[in-house]
Amino acid sequence: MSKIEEIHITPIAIIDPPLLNAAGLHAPYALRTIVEIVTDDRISGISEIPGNSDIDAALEEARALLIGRDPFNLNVIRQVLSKHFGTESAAARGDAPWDQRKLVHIFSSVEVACLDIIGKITGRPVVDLLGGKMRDRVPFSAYLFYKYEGAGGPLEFGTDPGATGWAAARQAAALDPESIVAQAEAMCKEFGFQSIKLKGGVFEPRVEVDSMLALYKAFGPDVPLRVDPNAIWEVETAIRYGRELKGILEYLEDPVRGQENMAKVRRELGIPLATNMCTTSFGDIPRSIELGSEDIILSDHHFWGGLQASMTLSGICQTFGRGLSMHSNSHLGISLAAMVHLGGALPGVPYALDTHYPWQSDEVIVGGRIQFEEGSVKVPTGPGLGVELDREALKKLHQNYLDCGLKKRDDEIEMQKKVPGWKFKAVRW
Ligand code: GKR
Ligand code: MG
Repeated sequence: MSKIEEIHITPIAIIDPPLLNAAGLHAPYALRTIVEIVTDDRISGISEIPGNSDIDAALEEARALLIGRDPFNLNVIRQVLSKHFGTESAAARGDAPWDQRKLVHIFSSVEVACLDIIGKITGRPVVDLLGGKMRDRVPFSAYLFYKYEGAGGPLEFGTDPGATGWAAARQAAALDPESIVAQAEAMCKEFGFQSIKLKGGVFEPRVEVDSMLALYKAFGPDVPLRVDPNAIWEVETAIRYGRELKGILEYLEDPVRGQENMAKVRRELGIPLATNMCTTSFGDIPRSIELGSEDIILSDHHFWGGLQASMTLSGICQTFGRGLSMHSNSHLGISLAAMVHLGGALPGVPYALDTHYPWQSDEVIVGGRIQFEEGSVKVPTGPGLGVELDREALKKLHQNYLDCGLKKRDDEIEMQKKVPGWKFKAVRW
């Protein structure tokens, strides 16, 4: 029987352009942590989670609890970790668009790396370990952002004049409806996406609703549209502007904060609502069902506690008539591969999944960037996740982490570099 012998935790920093959201601005580098678990018979499994020095420290603490354990016994692994770290409140998620909990991210990083190991030992892809493949390709959505001009990374707000196609479009400013349509055209041309999401919560709702109307005009009724103000609207604002969007949206993502407010807006508007902010853990489900706070839960294996937990969530969604789609943050190919295995195993995929991947240019896997065909990614067929760590790239990206000095994501501080004194408000309009 294989036993866990080594755990390597490597924080990395990847180039990220100056994208805007309700909480401020993306830093020139997004942080990720790469986890590698090695067994005593030298089988290695990998995973990727959002980078945060507190989560990295907790992972270091978890190492001693995991060494010597059977990577197949994920039930025991979960129990040991829960016992040590205790329960984590829903409030630990924080008010920002992204999830700041520790334990769920530890679970997911350990689980995905162990599933990679199990897949390699059994010679089966992770999708088979999640119950089996339901489709060969998993569709993703374009994910648009308002942004300042800039390439991110060492160029920060500067641009690379030699870039062409999407590489150039990714650096252009997008601060109004016309430039959002241009961004959508460039992204869809490059990746073949057939549905579009706009990250909102940046400008007053009038501008964002006009951006959606402009996208509808440019792409027509056959391209499903979504907008995500990250819970920064008041209930009245969501109802007023939501009415203008009725009929053109596939779903409205987190227009308002909290399950109660989401339920009010949902009753009033009759547009499908989705969330990655108000129903984000199993403990939130009973109240969500009682109130009717959303139609679609956006799973994210990184903060739902792993791929198996996301399959459990999918069963709960089926039982209670909820749809399931997927949320993402800035990420590389190990996360994308895990998302694709999950998307490949879900009983149904009625919605194209979110991904930030087009905004990234770095990679940490052998063979470089994963290819999209007509907006979809092929479910890897090799054993485990089907992707391997590029150790040279890992070294370089870890050096970026050491050089950039960032330790956790703080979009408010980044925004203050552009707009001195700018403050994040949980509800703004
Ligand atoms: O990367 O700025 C961003 C997004 O706002 C991200 O942090 C969110 O978690 O994509 C996310 C969302 O759908 O809320
Ligand atoms: Mg969202």
